[in-house]
This record gives sequence, C-alpha cells and structure tokens, in this order.
Amino acid sequence: MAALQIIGIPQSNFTRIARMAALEKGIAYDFVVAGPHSPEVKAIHPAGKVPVMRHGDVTIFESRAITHYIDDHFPGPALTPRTPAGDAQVEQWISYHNSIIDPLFIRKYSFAYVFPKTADKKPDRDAIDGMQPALAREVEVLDQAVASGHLVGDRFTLADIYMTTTLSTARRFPELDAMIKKTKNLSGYIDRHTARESYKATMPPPPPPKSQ
Ligand SMILES: N[C@@H](CCC(=O)N[C@@H](CS)C(=O)NCC(=O)O)C(=O)O
Repeated sequence: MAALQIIGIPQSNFTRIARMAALEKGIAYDFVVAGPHSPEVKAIHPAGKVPVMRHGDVTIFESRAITHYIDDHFPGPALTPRTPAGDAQVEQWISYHNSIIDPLFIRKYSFAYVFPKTADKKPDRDAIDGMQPALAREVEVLDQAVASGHLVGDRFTLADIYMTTTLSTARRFPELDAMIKKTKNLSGYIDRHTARESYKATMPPPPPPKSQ
C-alpha cells in the first residue's frame, strides 16, 4: 500500500500531534507541507483545516480521526490503554483539550501575540491581561490532572501528546511560561514529554524575525 501522508504545516499544533502519533507508532510517513485552505487540504477537509491524511485511497480529516486510524491500523505500541475506562479517559482529555485548552491557550492567548487584532499589530495587551484568570484556572486543573506523571493512569497516551504539544507551544509567551514554572507537577510533566524523540523530531522552524 502507498505510504501514509500527513498533510499540514509544521507550526500547527494539531498537525504536530498527528505526526507525533505516527512517530510513536514507528510508522514511516511522508509529511506534505500544505497550509490551511490550500487546494490539497480543501480536497480532504470541508473546512480547510490541517492536518489531513491520505493513505492510498483512504482520506481522513480531523486530528482525532487521523490519530485513531494511525493507532488502530498499524502495528507498534498502543497509544491508548485498550481498557474501557482507560480509553474513555483518553477521549475525555482529548475532548477537554479540543474544547477548552486549545481554544484558550492557542486560538485566544497565543494568537493575541502572533496575530493581534490591534491597529498597530502589537500584542493585544488588554486581551492578554484579561485572559490571565482563565489561564491560571486551567493550569491548576492540569497540574492536578498530571499528578501521576500522565493524564491517564501511569502510562503515556495520545492524551499526553495532545496536551504536551499545545502547552509547550503556548508557553513560548511569558505569562503562561511563568505560571507553568511555578506548578508542582505540570512543569516536570511537560519537560519529560518534550524530551521524547517524537517531539524533538517534529520541532517547527523558528518564526521569522519581526520587521521593525
Ligand atoms: N479540530 C481540528 C482542529 C484543527 C485546526 O484548528 N487546525 C488549525 C491549524 S493548528 C487550522 O487549520 N486553522 C485554520 C482555520 O481554522 O481556518 C483537528 O483536531 O484537526
């Protein structure tokens, strides 16, 4: 069968999650760089979001569907516990990531720095300051959730791939980094998971320097 293709951009946390899942399974895949709303992506995802995936005649959109296909279709270490409760808890944390963590940490907080809606294109200070209580609350939730060293039981799962990738992307910005550094469990959790080969192998290129 044809090689697995993961299509997206290296800067996208959701694309990185799909790529990390493939690497954790030990699957050789082709990374096809194509941005959101590009013809290659729109041919697969009706809303033009990345990542999308192609494997022979099979096309899939949405990272959770892609990671499901990768985890279930290929040999290699299982990325969920394969127990009814454990698998449901992985889904629970991925859903929490998708509905609460990614929208707040990436789409609101990080984007207030990277794609500010201010007239002078400087970081949106009012928006960033206004989000601090919500960020602090979620950091506290996650700090307690990873007390065992993982989100689900005592093993590495897809839920850890989702959470680590998004938290490490968003902590490039100072308020969140400072908050995470003060945590009892979350800081070490992120350090341990970002030391994985799958994380290091999917590091996006540094952003271009800002013109004055
Ligand atoms: N629920 C989607 C979210 C994917 C997503 O939001 N991707 C972003 C890049 S990280 C994107 O394509 N944004 C462009 C857009 O929303 O129009 C998934 O899990 O794959």
